[in-house]
Amino acid sequence: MLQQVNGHSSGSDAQGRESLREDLQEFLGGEVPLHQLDDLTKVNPVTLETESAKGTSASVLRCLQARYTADTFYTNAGCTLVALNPFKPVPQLYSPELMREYHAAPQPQKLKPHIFTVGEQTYRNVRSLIEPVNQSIVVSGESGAGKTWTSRCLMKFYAVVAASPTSWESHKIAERIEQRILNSNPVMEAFGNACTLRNNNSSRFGKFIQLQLNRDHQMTGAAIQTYLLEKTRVACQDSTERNFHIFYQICKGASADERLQWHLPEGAAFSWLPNPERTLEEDCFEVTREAMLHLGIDAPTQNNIFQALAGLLHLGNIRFADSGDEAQPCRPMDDGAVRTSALLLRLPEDPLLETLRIRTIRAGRQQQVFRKPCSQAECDTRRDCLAKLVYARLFDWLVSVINSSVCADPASWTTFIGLLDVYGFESFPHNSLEQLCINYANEKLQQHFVAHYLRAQQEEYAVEGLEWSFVNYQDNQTCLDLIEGSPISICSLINEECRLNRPSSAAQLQTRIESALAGSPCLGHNKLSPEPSFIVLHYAGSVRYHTAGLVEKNKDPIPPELTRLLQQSQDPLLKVLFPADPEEKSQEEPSGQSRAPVLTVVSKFKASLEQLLQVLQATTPHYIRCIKPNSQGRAQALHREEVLNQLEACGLVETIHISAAGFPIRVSHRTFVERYASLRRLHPQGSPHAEQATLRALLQDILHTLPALEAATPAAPAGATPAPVHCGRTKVFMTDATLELLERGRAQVLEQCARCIQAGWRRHR
Ligand code: AD9
Ligand code: MG
Repeated sequence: MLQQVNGHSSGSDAQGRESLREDLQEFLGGEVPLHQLDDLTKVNPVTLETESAKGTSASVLRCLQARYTADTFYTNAGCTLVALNPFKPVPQLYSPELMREYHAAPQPQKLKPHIFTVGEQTYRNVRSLIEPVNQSIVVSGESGAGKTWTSRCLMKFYAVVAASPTSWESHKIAERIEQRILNSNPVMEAFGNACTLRNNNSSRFGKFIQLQLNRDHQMTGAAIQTYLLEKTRVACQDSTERNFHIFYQICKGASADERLQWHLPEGAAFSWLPNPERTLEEDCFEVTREAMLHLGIDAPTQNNIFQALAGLLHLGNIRFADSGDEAQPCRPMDDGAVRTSALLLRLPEDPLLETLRIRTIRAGRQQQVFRKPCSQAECDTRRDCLAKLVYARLFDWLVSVINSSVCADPASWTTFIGLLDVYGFESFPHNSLEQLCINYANEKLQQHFVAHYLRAQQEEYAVEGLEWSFVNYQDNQTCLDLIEGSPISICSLINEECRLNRPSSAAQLQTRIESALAGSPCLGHNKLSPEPSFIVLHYAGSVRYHTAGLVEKNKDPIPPELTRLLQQSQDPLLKVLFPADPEEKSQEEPSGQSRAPVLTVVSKFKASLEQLLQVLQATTPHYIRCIKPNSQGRAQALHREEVLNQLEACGLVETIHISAAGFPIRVSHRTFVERYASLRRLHPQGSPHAEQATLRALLQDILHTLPALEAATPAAPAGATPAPVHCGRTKVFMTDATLELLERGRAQVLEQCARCIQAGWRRHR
């Protein structure tokens, strides 16, 4: 096909252009308007085509750019859909009418590439009679590329095409379950999203939502799993960024009465509320409240939540001054802040102050309690820790409340479609444990992708005796070994430091990592750097991680006094978040004597990631790669360099190449024959005695009907290549198009049979 592109590169005669158009259409999987073709051929015809043939990033970039210029934001790239962020409203692209059009189309993949094509294909797979299997859609891309937007649109798509006819009556609000599931978005985003340098509505947590379908393939519920909320943001924000949206919502949207109740006078300054003057569309308190109500969180509970959040804002205003005497605790600089936060969190004021300023240590055989005044920095850390603890528990509680409101009874659903919206690969000037976890997750997902589409395909071809020209692809197992492998890896070394609980400097950790893992080709060469760090060569690029504070972050120590303090709260919500539990010893015990296994941030993250991958591996995955055309969030501006980096970071070109050569549908010989045996009626010259024919002979007979089927297809262009299909040792391999052809033929035959039977009946009568 790509040679033909070369042949018509002059682009002058209409016929040649038409043909080039078809080729590109096939390459991109969608409509290319003629005026764009002019752009494409003008760019640099020879390079374009030779590069297309090789499938390099540059040619893909050029195609994407031409499409973007013509407001075409979605492009097929093999088994992946590339989604360019329009950075402007395009309402006609997401209308319910368009959703229905994709849903009703006999062949949605013949329509323009769209997230609805992926949505519909996924939905059809789940309904497939051959081998119905759970599906997942993995949406990836860097911050601000459009992952959350895309997931939200897909949820809306299923709310339209897989709507259930019944309404739910619980929580005193009768409504459709789809609506309730959609309502989870504004709530989760209010509490889990924030304005960052890269995205005004950046998700600060990962999310996997399982849309549960009943036997009739209607949405009956959902289950949400979240990953690694960036809880540090509650107490620590970059001066150019913001705290979670909900804090601004309450400060801007509270009524006069609520302001009094929550001690939030107009114009009050909070140190944990940077950039309050910026108004974003996400600052809509009413939307959050309304959605919470629909999820069964009633007004008094909401009031309780917002009051506690106001309490955290006041907590952030507590400042300490050194007493100048090590034996004396620090002084709070503003008693008002202590009083108000204690009031709003319904904590006793003196114990609050005491807990923030004095460390209690249990030591010795008798576990004697020693009290040690904290330094000013330690007081600040304890204050921040208290806020993070409350916020993280509140977030988890909200997720569980949402789940209990939207989750269907296990007996009522049979299959699911999973939507994964996780943070993309990150590389900043300063990277710490958060980036290590995020990039580790991306490595895992990339491996899943590679395993699914590349390695599995190639290996299966080899097993089945099919010829395959092997494409070079980057296997990231070596990098994963470096990060998580056993016995020694970056994670194990950081965890070891936590377990040994010994004082170790950032420089020591760097040396330990570099010497123990020197053999790994994915550990970068760490040239002289002013700060202790190590470099990991990720599939998406190299990242320098700073070792200062890494171990402490991994430990995420929670002084037990803080938990005990919160257990004393008279606030109904805090009582739920921090139930008094004498058994609760846990990982939070910081005593120097304690040698209990520590559940570190990395270990917890690793466990949840493994669980996620297990779920994904049991589904048929679909991939949407979101691309950010420019980092300023401007419409109609595509920065080639930035897009190229993203294309390379996600291994997109390899994906195109391998998918073009691949056969994603595989069915066992027996299933194939059982399902399509009826097609042999279209080709009666086949094996004369079906009963005696071998499975293989029957199979060949069915395959022989394909040209006839194709000829009968109105859309088939004259002289089109035969439908791609290969017969392996035990399986038949085909493309989506071949499957459709077979399915259409089968439907025809069945219809004919039904007509014959009816005619027979009429004759008998
Ligand atoms: V992050 O990793 O959570 O920081 P995302 O989720 O990838 O990031 P998001 O979906 O939040 O990015 O998109 C960023 C912004 O781009 C949105 O707030 C919209 O303003 C804009 N956007 C994204 N997709 C579309 C779209 N299809 N149409 C219009 C869009 N605007
Ligand atoms: Mg997001």
